[in-house]
Amino acid sequence: MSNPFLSIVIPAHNEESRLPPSLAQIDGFLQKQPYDAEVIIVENGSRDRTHKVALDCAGEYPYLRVLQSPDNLRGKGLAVKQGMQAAQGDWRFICDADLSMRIDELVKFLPPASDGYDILIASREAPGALRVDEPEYRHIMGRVATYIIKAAAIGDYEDTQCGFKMFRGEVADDLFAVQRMNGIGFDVELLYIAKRRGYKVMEVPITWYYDTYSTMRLWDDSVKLLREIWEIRQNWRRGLYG
Ligand SMILES: Nc1nc2c(ncn2[C@@H]2O[C@H](COP(=O)(O)OP(=O)(O)O)[C@@H](O)[C@H]2O)c(=O)[nH]1
Ligand SMILES: [Mg+2]
Repeated sequence: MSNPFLSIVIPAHNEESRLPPSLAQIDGFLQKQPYDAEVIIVENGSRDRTHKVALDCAGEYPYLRVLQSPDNLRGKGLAVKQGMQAAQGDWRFICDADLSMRIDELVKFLPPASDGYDILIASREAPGALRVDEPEYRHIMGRVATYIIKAAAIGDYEDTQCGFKMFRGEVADDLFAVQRMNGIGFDVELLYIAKRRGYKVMEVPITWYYDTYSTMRLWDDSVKLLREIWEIRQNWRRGLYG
């Protein structure tokens, strides 16, 4: 079989309840598209039945594969790397399991909208973006993270942390071969390397629906983000990104 046009990679951690409705919405969308697609769920570290639920869904949707990290180590960055390296699509999309961006907005990340770009990142801050039901304190936390990222790592974007990002296939092959951050810093790491490689990145404004359930821990993850940014800079200086 030839490569699919689109790969959707979903990192999943304790997602037994959000995964099935999200997969049903993705299926509804894909049924209406003229191209072939694959969906890859990468589960790790879950304490619930996410893996079993994902395997059951794979029985229902023939284009769905389920991967698990070795030793069931935790980490979104680890999961995304594994999924992106297994993916075969001409275009490869990272997609949070909660679908806090409606899946029909995916067309804004594909040709013809993506013509001339290598990476398209969903943005909750770009002109035209909309945030639905987000409490003010969460928005402020997000802005603080952005200022930290701008000051310490990469100044070009208003929102590097949104969980929806599209990569041209060859660009994904190049970037995920050197991506090292297992945790929350992986988005910053990818954009940091992409900038130094001269890839063209577009920020795509989306409508984002706040979901009260979150696998992220605001304080712990902010500290981790800072630590990982420091590591990214060290890695760059040591020439670890090729
Ligand atoms: N495989 C894997 N996925 C993770 C991990 N941490 C978060 N995720 C996934 O990353 C996505 C974003 O998490 P979410 O809780 O929606 O974060 P928020 O929207 O930033 O509050 C979801 O699909 C999670 O299941 C992890 O350690 N491993
Ligand atoms: Mg979310």
